[in-house]
Amino acid sequence: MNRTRVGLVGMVCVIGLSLGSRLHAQTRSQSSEVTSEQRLQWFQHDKFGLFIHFGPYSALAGEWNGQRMPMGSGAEWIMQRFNIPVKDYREMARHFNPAKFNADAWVGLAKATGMKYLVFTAKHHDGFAMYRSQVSDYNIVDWTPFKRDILKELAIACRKQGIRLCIYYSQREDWDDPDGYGNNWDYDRSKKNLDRYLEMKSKPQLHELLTRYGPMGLVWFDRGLDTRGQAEDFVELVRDLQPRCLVNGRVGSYGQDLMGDYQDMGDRGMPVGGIEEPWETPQILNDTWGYSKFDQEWKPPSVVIHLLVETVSKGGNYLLNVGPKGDGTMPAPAVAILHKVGVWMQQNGESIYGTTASPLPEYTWGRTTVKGYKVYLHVFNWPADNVLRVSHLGNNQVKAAYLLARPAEKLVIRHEHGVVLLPLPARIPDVNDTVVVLEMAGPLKVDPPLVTVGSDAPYHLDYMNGITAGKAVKRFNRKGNFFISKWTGPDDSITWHLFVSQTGSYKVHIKYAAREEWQGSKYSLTVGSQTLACVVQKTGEDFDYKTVDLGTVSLPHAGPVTVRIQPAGSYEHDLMQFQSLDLDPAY
Ligand code: H79
Repeated sequence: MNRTRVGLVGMVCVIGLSLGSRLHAQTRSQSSEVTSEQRLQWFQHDKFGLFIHFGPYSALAGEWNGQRMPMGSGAEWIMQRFNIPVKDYREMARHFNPAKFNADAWVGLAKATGMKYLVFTAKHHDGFAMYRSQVSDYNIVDWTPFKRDILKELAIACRKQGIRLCIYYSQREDWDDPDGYGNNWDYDRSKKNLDRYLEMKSKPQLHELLTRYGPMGLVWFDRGLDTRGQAEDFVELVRDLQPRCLVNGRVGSYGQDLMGDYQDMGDRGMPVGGIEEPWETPQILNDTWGYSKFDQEWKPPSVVIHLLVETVSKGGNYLLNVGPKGDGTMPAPAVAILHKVGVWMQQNGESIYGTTASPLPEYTWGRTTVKGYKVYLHVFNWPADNVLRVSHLGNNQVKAAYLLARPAEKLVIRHEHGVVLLPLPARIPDVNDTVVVLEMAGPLKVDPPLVTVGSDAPYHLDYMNGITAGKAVKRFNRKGNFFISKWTGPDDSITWHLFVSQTGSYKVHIKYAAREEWQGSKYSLTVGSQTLACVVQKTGEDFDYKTVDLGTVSLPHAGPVTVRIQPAGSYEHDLMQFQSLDLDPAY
């Protein structure tokens, strides 16, 4: 087989160093000067990015020897789906010639859509590098008649147009390399040596990518690594080379606690809400990441705008993918849709950029975003009687209300049974999403949820109805689901407000995961005036949740009662990965 891998002497040095001194990373690397919070500033402000999946698979467009990729499966997976032999895929890639590629057109599309960052597949699972690589000649410059460095041209266009360049790099999966993960049709699984792959190809290519193309906004890893140590090496490599560059959570394995600067939902995943860490959802404009000529399931602009607003209302970033065609051009329907989204962003970008998660609930008419003293009401469904009803505003004082597009025309504000009523124009100003601005007298304060149940139902307390304090945060992981962790001392806690309708005894069960080394840590459970002293038991690895019996408490009075869990000592580690607390009637 025709393969070239050039071990870089300097590179080996960097890796040797990082392997040897992982524990001293904080003192040694420049990264100690830049905090995760600082790195995240642009990301949390910008909210909206363009994901581009482009590689030799784009030219196959979802078809191999007359066989079609089934709908709903990413066309970039075609090599794996049909077990295409490496030599045949390589031969196909020999002819990859996206002659109409124009970096300014791609970057211009992102810009016109109101997107602020662009994530480009420098190498996807097929192992083909979309830039000039000295690590392997299996790359766009050395392997194809095209011979141009796409990433370099994108970097120049991004700098010119003010879009932040980012790379996607599949760090473990590589169907071309005998040691890479995933190709078990050409290569013997038992002979694979993943560490050799990481040292010989994955890290050296990452080194090239982070030293030759100027500042990168983030590295978007995918699928994770096998061990925590491997993932830590990758994080550290990025930190060493570009301390300001973000690392997404998929650097580490799905089954382990989160790593990197922010977390990605599962592909196309949308959380119910509540996440208290920076996060992003990777979404697609049709039904595939890499281009497929069979896929015409384009989302209309209204759906794109609603998904963007939904994501931003929950505090997340929306990374929207388009797969360019094999000739290097963007599919025409994608361009038309994104331009419409861009028109909306031109008028309403203020309600997206720099906003934070909204404490208000989801409404039948739409969603809300918040920035300073302003609340943006995104009206997706125009009320039939032209009156917008905004509940849950409590004692917050609304000083003025107006359409974002017409700030001079103030709306009349009425109050009825604690609900704010806003008469709207009869003609819908924007069928995609009309934004109404509420100017508040101060920061929005919304009452925490009250957990109420019927006469004999158990109370299920979890991240959705709990209130975190201190370092305790609500998080998401693909294996671990929604959970609360990062709490290490008595200032960190989770509180629930219950409304008791049935007095009596309740059995208490807690569900959590704890590593062996967390065993024996003490915490307290307070239910009204009773406090139970509890001890963490080991459950297994990260996210090996188990349910533990904590005994019985009594709820002697009907009405409100507070339930709280907090660490009873200060620890160098997480108390536990908390999932839920159940109070079951014991009668
Ligand atoms: O790059 C895109 C995907 O190719 C990548 N992540 C996004 C951003 C991805 N890697 N792994 N996965 C997604 C999950 C794997 C799903 C699979 Fe399948 C199920 C692989 C084989 C069965 C999807 C469905 C692909 C082929 C059929």
